[in-house]
Amino acid sequence: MAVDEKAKLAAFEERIANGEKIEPKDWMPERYRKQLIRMISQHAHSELVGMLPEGNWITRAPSLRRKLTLLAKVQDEAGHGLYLYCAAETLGIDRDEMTEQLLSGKAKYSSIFNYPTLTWADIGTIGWLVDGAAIVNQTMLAKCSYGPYARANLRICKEENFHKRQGYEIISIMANGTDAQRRMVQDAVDRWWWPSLMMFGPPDTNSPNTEELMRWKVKLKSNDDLRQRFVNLTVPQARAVNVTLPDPDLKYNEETRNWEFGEIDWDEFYAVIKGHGPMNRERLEARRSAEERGQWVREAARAYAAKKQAKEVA
Ligand code: FAQ
Repeated sequence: MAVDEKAKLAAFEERIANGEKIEPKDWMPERYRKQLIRMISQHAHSELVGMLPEGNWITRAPSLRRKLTLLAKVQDEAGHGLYLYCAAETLGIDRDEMTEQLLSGKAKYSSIFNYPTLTWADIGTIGWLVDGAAIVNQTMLAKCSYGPYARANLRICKEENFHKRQGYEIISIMANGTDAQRRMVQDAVDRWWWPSLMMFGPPDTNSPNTEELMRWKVKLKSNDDLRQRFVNLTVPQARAVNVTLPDPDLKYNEETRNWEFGEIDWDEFYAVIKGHGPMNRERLEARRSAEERGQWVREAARAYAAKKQAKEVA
């Protein structure tokens, strides 16, 4: 590395160590830029793909109030995708390229959205567990070293809190409802619990990006630490509504003050992120089709902008 580069890197790392935010026009190592583009674009794709499992239930919500709430939640996820694509664009990539990377399979999106939503209880469970896990992860990212990503996460977390509450409300009402509703809730939690734990990523011992991202304060906590925090927060919530988490090994450790949990099926996790989950094909197909069907809208918007600009110049 040239002497000049070394000095820039040292100054950059010192700013991070001092808790300063890095902004788009500041000097940054190429690796920092690449890592952030990877992470932010995958996060943005997750928000958009994440609209699909819940969108599937908008027409079948059990009441007008539930329909409005779900509609608002799904729209919020689209908004989160937009904040995040904009944050990634500040690093010098454009949205078309990110979309191309998603559709070609080069960029990932969260494993959790490759599972189907079979009953209305799944919608409550996603709000409670999936948004709950996202909040634990993103509250930390809201303090990360890259300004635009930190600020996007701050806004996202505020909205995710509302999502989590509406989900937990659905679960608590159904868990106190008829036998059939209670069975429906338990079945949904049985299916979503382990995939929710997988959202935090592979174990620290097998997480190639964590060390570098923590050094640059993009990640402030490791995958395992956040997963443990989520379990600690969620066990009492499950107990409060008499729902059983599907893990016979869950037990409280008085010394560490953690809820210890059983072995996660990492083979399943890796199969899902390689494209072999129950819904991977449908999810990408839906995004591909949306991209094609939206083509005329993008063309019309571009033509309108060009015409407007030509008029202004004239
Ligand atoms: N799914 O070295 P690490 C939401 C990949 S938003 C798929 O540990 P890293 C809101 C990882 O990319 C949910 N792939 O990686 C909502 C890497 O592959 P690569 C999304 C995963 O980056 C709620 C490889 O494994 N949130 O839910 C997953 O240090 C309800 C090695 O892993 C974010 O994206 C996974 N679960 O840590 C919407 C938050 N885990 O890229 C609708 C931002 C790992 O080298 C409804 N991202 N991989 O090919 C992060 O916090 C981090 O990127 C992690 C992974 C923690 C996901």
